[in-house]
Amino acid sequence: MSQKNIESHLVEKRVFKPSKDFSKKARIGSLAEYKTLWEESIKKPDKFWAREAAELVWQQKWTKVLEWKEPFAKWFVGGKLNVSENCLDRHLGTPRQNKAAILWEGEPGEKRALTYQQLHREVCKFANVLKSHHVKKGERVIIYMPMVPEASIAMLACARIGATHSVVFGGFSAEAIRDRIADSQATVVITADGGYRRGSVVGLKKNVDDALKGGDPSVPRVRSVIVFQRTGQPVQMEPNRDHWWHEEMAKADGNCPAIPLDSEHPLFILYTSGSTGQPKGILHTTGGYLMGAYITCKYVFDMRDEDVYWCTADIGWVTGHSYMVYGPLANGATTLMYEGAPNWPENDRFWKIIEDYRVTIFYTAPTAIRSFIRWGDQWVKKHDLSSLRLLGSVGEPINPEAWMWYHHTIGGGRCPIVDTWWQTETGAIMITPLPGATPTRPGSATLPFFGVDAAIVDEAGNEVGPNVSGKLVIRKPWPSMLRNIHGDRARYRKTYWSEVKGCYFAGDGARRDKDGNFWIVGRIDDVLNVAGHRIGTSELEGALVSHPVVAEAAVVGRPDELKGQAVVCFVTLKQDVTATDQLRDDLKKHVRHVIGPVATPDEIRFADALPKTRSGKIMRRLLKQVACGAVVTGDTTTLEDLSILAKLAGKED
Ligand code: 7RM
Repeated sequence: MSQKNIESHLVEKRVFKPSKDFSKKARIGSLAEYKTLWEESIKKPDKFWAREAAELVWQQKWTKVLEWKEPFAKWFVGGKLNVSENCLDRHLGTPRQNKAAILWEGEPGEKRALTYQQLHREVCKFANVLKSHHVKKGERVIIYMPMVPEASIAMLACARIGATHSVVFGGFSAEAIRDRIADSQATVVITADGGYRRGSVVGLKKNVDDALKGGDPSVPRVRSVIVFQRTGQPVQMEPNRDHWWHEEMAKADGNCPAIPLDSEHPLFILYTSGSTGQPKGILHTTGGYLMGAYITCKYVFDMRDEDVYWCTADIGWVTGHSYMVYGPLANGATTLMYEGAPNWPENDRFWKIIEDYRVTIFYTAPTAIRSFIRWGDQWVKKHDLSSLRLLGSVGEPINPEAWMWYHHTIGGGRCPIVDTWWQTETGAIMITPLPGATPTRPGSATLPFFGVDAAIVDEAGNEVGPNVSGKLVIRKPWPSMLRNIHGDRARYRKTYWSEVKGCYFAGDGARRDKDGNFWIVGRIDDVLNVAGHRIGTSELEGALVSHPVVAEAAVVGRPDELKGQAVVCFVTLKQDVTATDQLRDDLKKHVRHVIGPVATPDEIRFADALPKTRSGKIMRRLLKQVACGAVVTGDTTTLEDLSILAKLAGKED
């Protein structure tokens, strides 16, 4: 295989410097300042992290910053602290105590605000409810909830008493819940009768019932199910096992001390799909994880007391954990939570929320941004978005077109965009601009965060030069890194620490430009090799999406006798555009023009929609199978809409 890289004609030249005004007010106000601190964080990590960790509340100070026995790390060794205390108690008795900790809006339109004082009381009460159900330190608790404040309350209550939570996304099936209960050996489930999504109710309790049915011997007996009443829909309550949240809370005391926990005490397990079918239970612990969530909110979002911060991620994903709950609350910020869909009742719901609450920081995903573009600017224009001061992107590479639209149409040209690269495994943001310091380039996550020693290496594990694609690795442990795959140290070592010697391997491919900016290409298995040339599927997708009629595109490889791999493109078109053979040819020409002849698509398939995980990632594994004409197999539990697959498979050229 030739190592020659396609020098993409997509190379993005535009650079956006932070405005003087933004830099003046930001914690890190220049690139030089960032560089000095980054150097310190790498060369003198003990000094750097000791200073930052001093901003957290410790019940007992650590004796050693890091103990590293590759691939197992312990951070802030000997320290004792409580995440719930750091998110709540520390703000009481300060001017923050009566500010909104959580602002919530339900999909049907209800509004709630919980001050830090109120949230603290709710968390203490629910921690006492857990205790009354005999939940002990270290025991696992499943949280399967809609996007309501009680989901955050349940997480913080677990943290308060040292129970390890495992949040299961509300869109997952009964089967997925059962697998996660079995793997985590959870004994208590917290759920709700249902939740609202796009105007209809989703039966969460029913799924829990199904998950616990059937007496599967691999499922340990779940002792208690606590049910929050959200929709009022009828549910079956199993005597002795099932209890209403509100009835339990009515009996609960409002005092509950936050117990001291070891820095390395397990805070949560979050399941994530790997390249193989079986989801992995990613384990995060107390001190290091909190440090990561806290410090990234402080510097990347430059969070302030006046901010109204909105992360649109669901609580069932790591982004919801770190950037809707733990990070913002540890910073004493106001975090907004919205229960429902962005297009309910109409396509402008998000913009209406930003206007209504005067949101200042908005963090969302490229897939959402591309939907907004498709729906049209008229929905945005109806609203005053002048409160916004900072925008964020996460989840996949953001194509320059979407970046520019986000910048102009949502940010009014005045808001820095932080394109944040990280993973469930990393716990917190790893590669990102700092909004007052880093010049941004549409499509680049730019530079490593403090303490992150990121590099691009080749097959042999050697660092490559500028503009050469390779594997993205992290060469040093960082505080919020995963500690293990729950119950499987061998798999942890094999998956993350054996691909490249001495390094954490992220599974992503990337390149760095001559200024050191990282350009994430996507998962390594999404990089095609066409006639000996490496082509990132995201490069091809970027090319397709840069055509005015294309809404969204996903590109996969199909085995090809001549070229090794052939390029198969799945394309959705903007509204009112008709799919024709002429258009198919035009798109092929367009890609050829943008990237080069070697990247000419072999096949273009028009589709009504692309198969996505519930967190919005295009499922290329499935598309590959569709492209090859194979029967789709493997884990499809995260698929948003199975009917899409059927349509794609039936759609031959
Ligand atoms: C936070 C999250 C992780 C994978 C990761 C990448 C992709 C995430 C970006 C990105 C390019 C980004 N956790 N990814 N953020 N790719 N630019 N800013 O998404 O565990 O669910 O997914 O997502 O491939 O490996 S995750």
